[in-house]
Amino acid sequence: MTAPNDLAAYWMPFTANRQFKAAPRLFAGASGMHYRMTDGRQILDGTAGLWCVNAGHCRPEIAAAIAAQARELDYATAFQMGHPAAFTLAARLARLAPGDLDHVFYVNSGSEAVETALKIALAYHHARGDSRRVRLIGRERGYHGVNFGGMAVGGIGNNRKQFGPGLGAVDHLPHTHDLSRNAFSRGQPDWGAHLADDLLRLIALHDASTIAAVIVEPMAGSTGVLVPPKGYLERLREICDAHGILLIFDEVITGFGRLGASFAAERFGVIPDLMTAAKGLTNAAVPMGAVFARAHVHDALMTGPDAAIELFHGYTYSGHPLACAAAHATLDIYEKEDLFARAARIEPHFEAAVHRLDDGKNVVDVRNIGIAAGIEFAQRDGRPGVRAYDVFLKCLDMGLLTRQAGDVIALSPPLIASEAEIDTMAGILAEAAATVA
Ligand code: PXG
Repeated sequence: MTAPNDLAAYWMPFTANRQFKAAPRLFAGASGMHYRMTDGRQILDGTAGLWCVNAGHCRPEIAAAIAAQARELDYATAFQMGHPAAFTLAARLARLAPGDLDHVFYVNSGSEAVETALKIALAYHHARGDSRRVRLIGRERGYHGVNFGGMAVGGIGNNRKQFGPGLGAVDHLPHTHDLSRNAFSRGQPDWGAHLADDLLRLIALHDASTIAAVIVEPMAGSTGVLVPPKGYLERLREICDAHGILLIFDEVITGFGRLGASFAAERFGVIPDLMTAAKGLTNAAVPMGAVFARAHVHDALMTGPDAAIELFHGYTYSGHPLACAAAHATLDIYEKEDLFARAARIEPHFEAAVHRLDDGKNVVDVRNIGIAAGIEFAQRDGRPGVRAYDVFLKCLDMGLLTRQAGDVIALSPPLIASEAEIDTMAGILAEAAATVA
């Protein structure tokens, strides 16, 4: 494919549009661990697309399943009608999810999954006659997508400041990252579990009777791989249980093997009441997200007359046949190649490789868990993100796609990455860092 010569019409998301269009970077194709740029260059994918292509690019089995489905049943309305693959997929996902996260509500993105989980939490309390519980608690540096609910519980200033007051009844826990305490940790840091106790402060302030749910990413991805301190998630679970508050894990990034287990909930042995997923669910081949609900949450809403709609919520494309086909084919690959276990097996190699950057130029932190790492750089002249952006560009020049998040370069390759490819990524990153002022 050749590059287009008019870039004006496309308003790009989360992009410096004018800077990009002055020096565009366009993908033309992809296969396995690599992208191909429009100029023909092969780029090693250090980010699994955007944390989503967990089984590698353009898997023929997924492409074939999508094509076959498009010929057989292109679309089926999901309201008061259904199609078999939506049910078989939900049953399969329920078996995969830990604990009794046994009910699956389909959406089309991570943002929609978050909105849906927040609404289910409110509807759950409403159904139990506890409709004073409307407050939603997120966390600083949390990312829960870009819609109004997710933006409100999210903790990224830039994502909020242009868009007015949004939801009123929200508050935020502090994030768990402190360079003076947990820099250069491998896996879960020892310091920081006590930060979960801040939830008690918010309960004292607002009263538990007004709080519907707490939502956190078990590992915060977008703001630069913030790994939960040992005991932190367990403590959140305990406090929520003691106060009748639902716990929501946003597993849009951590789901489907990123942490060497089906979900972070499985890895950490902490089962939330609601869990969001997207991205790796279809290996990103077709947009799809899902919310998993535990039995008690689901069952609380299955009341009233049989003919009554229990949850006034859903999307035209909920459970889209093409997405269901892609998800089935993706799960087949995950199973056949035992990819989640493979991720767990290569985690020590990945950890050792990224920590070779510990004494890299301007590096102030390297942290990792599963197949995810954040390499944080000192700010240049107090200007956030500028140096890391230069490192990102330099890596791309050298044939590696990374993701820049503020002062952090995140690495999260597909789970099929070989040890040699992981070493190449760490090597390029170190060399790029060394050449950037
Ligand atoms: N929750 C989490 C935890 C996410 O990581 C979303 C919700 C929203 O998903 P959608 O599909 O609506 O984009 C995400 C998305 C980055 C980056 O740079 C990460 C995401 C999106 C864009 C950039 O790390 N994650």
